Amino acid sequence: MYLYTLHFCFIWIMAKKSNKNNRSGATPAIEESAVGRDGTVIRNTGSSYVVLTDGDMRTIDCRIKGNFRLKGIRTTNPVAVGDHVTIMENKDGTAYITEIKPRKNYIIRRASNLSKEASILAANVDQACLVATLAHPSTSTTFIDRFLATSEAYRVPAILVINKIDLLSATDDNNKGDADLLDAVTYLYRSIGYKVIQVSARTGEGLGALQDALAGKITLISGNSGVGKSTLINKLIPGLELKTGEISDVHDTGMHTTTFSEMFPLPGDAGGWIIDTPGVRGFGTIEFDQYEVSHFFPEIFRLSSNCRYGNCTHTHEPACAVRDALNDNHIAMSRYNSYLSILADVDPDKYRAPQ
Ligand SMILES: Nc1nc2c(ncn2[C@@H]2O[C@H](COP(=O)(O)OP(=O)(O)OP(=O)(O)O)[C@@H](O)[C@H]2O)c(=O)[nH]1
Ligand SMILES: [Mg+2]
Ligand SMILES: [Zn+2]
Repeated sequence: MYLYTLHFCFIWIMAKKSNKNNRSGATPAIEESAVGRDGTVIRNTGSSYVVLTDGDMRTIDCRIKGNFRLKGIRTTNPVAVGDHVTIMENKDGTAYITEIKPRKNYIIRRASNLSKEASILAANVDQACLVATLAHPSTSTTFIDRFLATSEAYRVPAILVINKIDLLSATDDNNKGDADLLDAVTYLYRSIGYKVIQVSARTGEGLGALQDALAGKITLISGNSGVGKSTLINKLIPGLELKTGEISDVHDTGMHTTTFSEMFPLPGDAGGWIIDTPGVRGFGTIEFDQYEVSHFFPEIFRLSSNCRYGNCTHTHEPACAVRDALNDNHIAMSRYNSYLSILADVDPDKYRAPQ
């Protein structure tokens, strides 16, 4: 009996303590009179979210209440731009996201290959557009391939936009200009089956093709810092005036000007939305299984049915159709190296890209 009393006292003290915590303001309060409504997250600043409500189209600053973590993945942002949510709005204007509706899709990246922390770039998108540049700054093919493979993994159609084509000269001292590189990169990705759009946000060249590709769709825009994501969006949406930044003279890279993700409606009858995001350095993959990685490289996957072994990893196995195609130059070495680099993410000791 004595033990029971002691136990009861303990529970009572704990309950008091948590009540006190609630009153201290540490945990947000939703009043009984709070009104529930549905909407879409259109801005994510890290600590708060802006939700555009369905119907009356109001923008409401919200915090989150509840545990929205994805199973088994530690994410820096449990709620992402594009999420359909339910919010509770108090009389005093404070509001909380209390529920995320089931996601059609999402794209997650790890900050780097070693980092355990991941972030959800966006949710419920129709397509993902990678803005890359061949100069000032120059996007690596590994970065491009990691982005494309991630999009394949999450079944989000990807578009490759090559910006700043105005900076590419037809010839250089060796009579081989950047323009050749542009042709080669464009040819490579088109031959795999990707849509490639060459643009210059500065001169406006190619913007029409980009507009056509975006019309009526919800598009996530990603890429390294300084490739011109925000500049392109400013061109697509007159009057928007997003902040843009200079390219560092020392490092020839961007200055991480955009610091949070935001979704903007596109002009025109077709509608559509575009999501600007902060520039990223790396594209670490997550949740990939070693036998699955080749599924995310369409040209490798197409050939793998000709490999002798059904579970061929295309690294050391005999009679590997993928490595044969590599030797015959039917698969690009850059793509194969990117494939190996993702395998190395999955099992760092086992796979190493040839130097
Ligand atoms: N020459 C040239 N410069 C461009 C072009 N597009 C953008 N820039 C310049 O590139 C710089 C970076 O542009 P931003 O739009 O800030 O790049 P961002 O990708 O949004 O960068 P973060 O927000 O840091 O991720 C700016 O100085 C732009 O004026 C282009 O087509 N040609
Ligand atoms: Mg930007
Ligand atoms: Zn193989």
